[in-house]
Amino acid sequence: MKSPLPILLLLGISMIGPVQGYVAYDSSPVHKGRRYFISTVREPFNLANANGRCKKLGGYLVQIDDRDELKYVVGLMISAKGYGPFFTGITDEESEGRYYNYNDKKPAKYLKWRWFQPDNWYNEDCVNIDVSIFSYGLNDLACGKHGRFICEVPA
Ligand SMILES: [Ca+2]
Ligand SMILES: [Ca+2]
Repeated sequence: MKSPLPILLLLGISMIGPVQGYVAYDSSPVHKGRRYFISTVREPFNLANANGRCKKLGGYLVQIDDRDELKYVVGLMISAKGYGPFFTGITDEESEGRYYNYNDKKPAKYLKWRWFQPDNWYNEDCVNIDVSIFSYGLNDLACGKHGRFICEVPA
């Protein structure tokens, strides 16, 4: 039987982790010079607010640059406790269909969409990472939806 110690340690770390207001984060090890923080509380998503919180951690809302980064972040999401959706910093709020990273306003580099996405269903301008048993990818989602967000912090 597996020891419960690692789980207890993880719980401990997330409880004493950095807290901004009432938001706590699960943090990752350093991966390719970056660390990722996933907010632990579901709340109405707001790009400016969430990016501001990431800035307080020394980073910005996650920017998915390539396949490896997406895969890594998906792994973190799967091990994170609780429900999503998990928002990224990718958005097309300025011009429909032109996706860029909120923090630096540069075009998103790697857009691996889920099937039939993006569909801009009732005007969706934010982007979450969607994970199911067999696949994962990006989905456009209404910006004000309840969810969590992922910060990327240079280590
Ligand atoms: Ca859109
Ligand atoms: Ca969608």
